[in-house]
Amino acid sequence: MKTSRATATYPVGMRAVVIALSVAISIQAMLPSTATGQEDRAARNAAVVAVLDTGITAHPDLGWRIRPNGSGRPGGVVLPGYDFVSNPFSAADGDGWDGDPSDRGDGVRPREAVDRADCRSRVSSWHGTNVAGTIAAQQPSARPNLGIAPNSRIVPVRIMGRCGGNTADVAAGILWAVGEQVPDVPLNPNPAVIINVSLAGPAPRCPLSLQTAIDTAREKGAIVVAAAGSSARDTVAMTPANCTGVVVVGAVDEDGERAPTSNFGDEVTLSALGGDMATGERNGVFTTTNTGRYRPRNPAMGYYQSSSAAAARVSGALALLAGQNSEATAGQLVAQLLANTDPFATGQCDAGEGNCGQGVLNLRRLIIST
Ligand SMILES: [Ca+2]
Ligand SMILES: [Ca+2]
Repeated sequence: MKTSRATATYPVGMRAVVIALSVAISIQAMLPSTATGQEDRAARNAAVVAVLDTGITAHPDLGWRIRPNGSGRPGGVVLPGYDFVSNPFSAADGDGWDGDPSDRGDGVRPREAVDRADCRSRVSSWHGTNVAGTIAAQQPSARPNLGIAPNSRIVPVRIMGRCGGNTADVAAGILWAVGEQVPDVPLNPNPAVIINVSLAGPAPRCPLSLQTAIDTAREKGAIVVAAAGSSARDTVAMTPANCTGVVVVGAVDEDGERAPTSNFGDEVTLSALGGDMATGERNGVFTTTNTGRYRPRNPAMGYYQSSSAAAARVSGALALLAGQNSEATAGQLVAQLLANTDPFATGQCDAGEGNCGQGVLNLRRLIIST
């Protein structure tokens, strides 16, 4: 089994770069599909979650498919999305923005990295497929609770690719996700109530375009969930964690202590289990992924870890709550989320080193309570 992790950082400028946090590790053979009847199940009260990430790959437990001509097709729990990766190299699909959010791989071959100061060679993460699986994957017979909110629906919004992404694309993606008109882009027919942004990049303050998009999302009643980041740094200088009005999620290990790589700081709202594969790959979070090294190949199951996984858990929990009560306001849902946290054993996540929010998500209790 191959184990690797990518937490490279990129310079922040006019088009500040943000990065995905961790790669899928230890791919397993694909389990049998049990996708029958997904389409009819739970159309009622399905909470829509926008996953702003690397896009989505074909997977029977999610429903996204690839047509013979190579384009993506929604299905199962995955609704139509959009691809906001403006840089053609980053996008690896031959152009800039387009209507197909299929993940073409964020892996960079060694020869491609030679002349690039902005990124290093790495294999593809399939990060968007990992996150979508944690929130909504179907797999009723093999693993009943693989996706936390299997009745929710995913809108894949692609904003990350090879060598990362930029905040202008992320801001456009957030606006589109909540149903705002973005120039030259068709309206999102399924506005999201939860926006999962499992990424973080260094920035001394929240870029204005990003804050404006987040403010608009909140005005429309959506909840923006962001990862604290996985570079063991203070969130005061990580974005979108340092934006106002965001639910920021840190990662803890099985013992409820801050995962060594998780960022920390006063911006963190709460922590959730993010897995700790240093103590064994099976201590990661099991989810949907792909076997491709650089380009997508076959659907698979695998483990990942980090505050990305922790944020996905929180988005899944919020989707579950939203699905139970479609009348609840964003504030009520977040209050309900925070009511299902346990305090850190020592009062803080790592005994005074840093702040990891008001407690650790108790997912089991939250699920029982819904
Ligand atoms: Ca494109
Ligand atoms: Ca595309």
